[in-house]
Amino acid sequence: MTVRIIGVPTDYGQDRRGVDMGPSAIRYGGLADALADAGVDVVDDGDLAVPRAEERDPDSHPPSEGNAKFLRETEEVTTALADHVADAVAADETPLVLGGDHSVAIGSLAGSARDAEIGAVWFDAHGDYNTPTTSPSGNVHGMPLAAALGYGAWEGVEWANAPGLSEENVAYVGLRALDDTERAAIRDSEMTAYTMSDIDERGITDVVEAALSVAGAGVDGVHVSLDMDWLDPTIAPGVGTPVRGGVTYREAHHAMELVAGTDAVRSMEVVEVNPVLDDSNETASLATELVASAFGKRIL
Ligand code: B3U
Ligand code: MN
Ligand code: MN
Repeated sequence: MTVRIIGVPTDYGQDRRGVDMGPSAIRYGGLADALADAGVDVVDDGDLAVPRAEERDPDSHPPSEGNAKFLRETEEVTTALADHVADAVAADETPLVLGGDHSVAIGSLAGSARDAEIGAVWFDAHGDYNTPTTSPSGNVHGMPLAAALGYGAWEGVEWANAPGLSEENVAYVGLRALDDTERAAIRDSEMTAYTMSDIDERGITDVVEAALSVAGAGVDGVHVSLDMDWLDPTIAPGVGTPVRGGVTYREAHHAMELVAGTDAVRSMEVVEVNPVLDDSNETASLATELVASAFGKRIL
């Protein structure tokens, strides 16, 4: 297997500066060695060119309704990313996108689903299912799944929609922080949502196996989206919006080992690492370890 690394140093999608340094921090945290340990071949495309947020006006291109900051910039970056991801997949490689904030997922999903039906497993504390009209913050990192699925105000926004992805093949794992309108929208949708309570009750193995089978049912491949705030902040402090009560180190590794076991992974991203808020690059290093597990690294 060849993994193609694509860095996307954006922080357009949220308010706390620093997540744009994620790709550097993850590489510095030992990504190349971790992937070598996993036994995969690696090509590193470097980082996409992303203008600094400080050079841009977040409100210069507002959506037709509601609020979505840096929408034009997000469109530019995710459109370029979608092409890279689609090219990698077409070359039989597995794209590994390094965020950046979670808005980059719009590009990963659009690219991965360009010529295929795909599912997605969303490892996240948050639902990322807001729209410009429902978002409390206007931050696009809280919207990528709604954008890809064309939900609500995202309907017909072509650059953001991933037509090969359908709600029935989306599974959340580890939810614990939803906005009220977002909760209602997720309940109304055809997506499958496993919360932290489900993990408490059923255990990580059962939940992740169920999520993988939902995502993989009848599709060409699965996109794995790993938001580092999925983990408990005691082990992953370097994220913009930490939420108490996340998965443990062992649960996270085991989940990624189950991902590796499916052989269905078409594309993956790891997002929301913020080195400015981190403790000695601990969260970035953990991201590299989890990626290695997802690509097949084994203890024995
Ligand atoms: N749901 C909130 C908060 C949030 C979403 N994703 C993250 N935070 N990381 C929002 O702003 O949409
Ligand atoms: Mn997220
Ligand atoms: Mn999150």
